[in-house]
Amino acid sequence: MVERRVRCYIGLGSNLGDSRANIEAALRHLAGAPEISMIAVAPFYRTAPVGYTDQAYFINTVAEINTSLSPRQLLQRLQAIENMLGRVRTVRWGPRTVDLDLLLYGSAVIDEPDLQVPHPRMHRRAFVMVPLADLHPDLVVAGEKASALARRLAREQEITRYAGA
Ligand code: A4P
Ligand code: MG
Repeated sequence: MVERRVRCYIGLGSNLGDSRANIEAALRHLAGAPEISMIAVAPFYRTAPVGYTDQAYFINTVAEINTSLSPRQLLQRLQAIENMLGRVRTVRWGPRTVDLDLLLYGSAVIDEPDLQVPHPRMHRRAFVMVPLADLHPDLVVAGEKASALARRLAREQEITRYAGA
């Protein structure tokens, strides 16, 4: 039987500890899972915090994967990676060192209390759309091309290519 794999996009962000190392470790865990093949990783970006702004700048990127996991299994895998890396550096109940969001799962639309896909806030965030547009400028998100969304959001939200520590 041929195993069916679905193309997915994962958003990664960190603003605690060694953010670059945290994201690289999360990418290694993703790529190391037998049910996941890593297709591409976007460049890393340094981004101003969105939402709760009284916190440090983030490093963000987006990974493109193929997976045989269901959306819920994939979400559990992302949360397991968050927990694994979070435990290394943070105090109990402290902020997480890395956040992994399931942005897109093929063309699936899921609206459940603990899982919404496409990620409901992705099209409003430069830290998601800019790296996503690097990988796939023609991808349509919320009815608009990723490249157009990224250009507009990058004018409103601070985002620069990460140039090392
Ligand atoms: N959940 C539902 N749908 C999804 C999905 N598609 N992917 C649920 C991942 N999780 C999903 O997430 C809370 C709950 O969302 C989970 O239990 C899951 O069942 P969380 O990761 O525990 O908490 P969070 O990430 O702090 O909350 P939330 O609401 O997901 O926040 P966001 O939207 O992820 O934003 N600014 C910059 N510059 N860069 C950032 O990376 N990130 C955030 C977090 C805010 N500002 C930022 C950044
Ligand atoms: Mg999240």
